[in-house]
Amino acid sequence: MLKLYGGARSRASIVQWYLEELGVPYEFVLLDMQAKEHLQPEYLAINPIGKVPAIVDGDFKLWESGAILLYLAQKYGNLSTPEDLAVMNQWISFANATFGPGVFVEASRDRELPRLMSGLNQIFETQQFLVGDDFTVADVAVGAMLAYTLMMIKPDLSPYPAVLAYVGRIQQRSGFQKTIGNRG
Ligand SMILES: N[C@@H](CCC(=O)N[C@@H](CS)C(=O)NCC(=O)O)C(=O)O
Repeated sequence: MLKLYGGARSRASIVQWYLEELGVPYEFVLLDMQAKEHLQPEYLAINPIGKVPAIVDGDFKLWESGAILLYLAQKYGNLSTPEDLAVMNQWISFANATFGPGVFVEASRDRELPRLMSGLNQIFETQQFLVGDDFTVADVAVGAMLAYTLMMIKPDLSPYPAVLAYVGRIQQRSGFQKTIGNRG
């Protein structure tokens, strides 16, 4: 069975959420990060950088949450064309390389947050999810970042009602509630 390695409150929850959405059976291997289990040789053999999440699927090892999401989407989701794959890659890269640093790095937040939220708001004014009206891995990557933003930064998103409605749709999903929504 696929193994997902993560800490109690870590980005492993993003991957776990997608596994729940896909209905793929998995074992969550909870590392005690306070005790530095992620820096012990056993885990470094999976990810030599010592960061979580990582997965082991049969003989295949993979780390970096975005790479794992894309792998799972290709293997267990229904991406059929290079264009489908590229669009998912675009949103996953956006979540991790543009949205995350833009919002969670304090020095850039005031400048970046309005721009990020306005663009997303415009999208959600006309569609339910990022790539149309069906939920995809893009929503896991970006939806997780939006949910973390609300939990940790608590910005006033009232100027972006379509983003707030989208977050509401995300939060109703049982996979989200079992994982990121259960972080306390
Ligand atoms: N870009 C990486 C970030 C991984 C990351 O920073 N993970 C944190 C937990 S959320 C970690 O392992 N921290 C432990 C450490 O840095 O020692 C990803 O998305 O997988």
